[in-house]
Amino acid sequence: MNLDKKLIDSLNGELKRQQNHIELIASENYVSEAVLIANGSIFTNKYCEGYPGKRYYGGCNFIDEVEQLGIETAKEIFEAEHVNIQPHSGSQANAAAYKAFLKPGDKVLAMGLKAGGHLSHGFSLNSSGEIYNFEFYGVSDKDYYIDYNEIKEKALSFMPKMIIAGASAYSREIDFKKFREIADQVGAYLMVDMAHIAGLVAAKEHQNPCLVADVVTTTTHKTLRGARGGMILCKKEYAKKVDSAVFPGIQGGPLENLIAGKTQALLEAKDISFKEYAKQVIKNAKTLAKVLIDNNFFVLTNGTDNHLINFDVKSTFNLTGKQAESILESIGIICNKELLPFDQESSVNTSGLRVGTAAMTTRGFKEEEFIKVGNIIVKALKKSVDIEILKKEVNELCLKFPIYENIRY
Ligand code: DSN
Repeated sequence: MNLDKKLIDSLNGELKRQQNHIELIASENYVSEAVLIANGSIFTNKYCEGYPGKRYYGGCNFIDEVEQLGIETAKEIFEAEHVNIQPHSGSQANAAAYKAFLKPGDKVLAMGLKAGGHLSHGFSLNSSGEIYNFEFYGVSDKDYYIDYNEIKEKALSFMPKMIIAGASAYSREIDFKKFREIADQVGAYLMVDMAHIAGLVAAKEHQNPCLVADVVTTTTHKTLRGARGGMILCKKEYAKKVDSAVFPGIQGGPLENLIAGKTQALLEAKDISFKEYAKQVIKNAKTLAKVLIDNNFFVLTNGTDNHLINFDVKSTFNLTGKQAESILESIGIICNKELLPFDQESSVNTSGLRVGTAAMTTRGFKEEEFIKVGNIIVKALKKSVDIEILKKEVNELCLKFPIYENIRY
């Protein structure tokens, strides 16, 4: 049977959308065509509960080869003693890590959602917040950096069983060694969620949390540029409890087609071109931040060390994040509204925007293009130039850096 006509229309619509827009969502990327092939591959058909060599179904020899290759490659790249590549997502990876190390009601110290943390780090409406007893640290109200003294004080008074480092919207390098010291002082496990920065860690452009944390969780599709999904990396001594927490703890059959897509991406991350990409991601983010700052935008922490930038549109333009996001979308720039630390707006409206440079770096953008992107954002939010002119500028940039030219549906 052929692809359904309605599906073909949607696939072509999405293909064109991705080709014709400037993608600045900090958690998105353009995977290679090889990753797309693996994602949609024959492995889709296979059930294989269990782990390589220990499955609950027959016929798993090729599945085992791929999953083991993914595990070994991740171990090598991240210098990890043990890897579980089966979590279906970052949130699943986090849920499994909690289950491996904690009992319901145990105390956990994590970054608050507004400060830049993640829903699955104890938000009250997330199962993590319902099952465990979370307390939160934030960022400094002076410079918006993580305040390690605040974390230490909170840890000493709260005495958590686990401390979580890692964020969804924090633009500065995180000092995992400092987190380790604090965790050791209170006898807590250290968990790092490196989802956003995994690609930078893989390229050795960020401190590697696997060297100091008890357990590290990640997604595989952000800066790492692989199939959508999660992964857990840990010390050997925790291998058994982490594996049991993933399966049968919170998941049944793994999605081996996506594991093949993760494996392909991990192999790509070993190539020298990935290192160059990661370096360029950071250079591009610094360039974009500078353009915004030079134009009097209120950029949190006054810059960035990684792939993302958070900025306040409420104080600068009296726009909500939602309005600013929609203005940029109307000219072909895709990003997302973001709650800022100490935000007075609701999570539906927000005061900020978060932008990231990974996806457009994959398309080949360098500093020159990011200066243009920055200036387009400035003109759009200042409403100083006609929207049609800005749309044309976005379109020209997209045409100059094509993507997925061989894909047809
Ligand atoms: N935290 C989301 C993001 O960074 O876009 C993903 O879960």
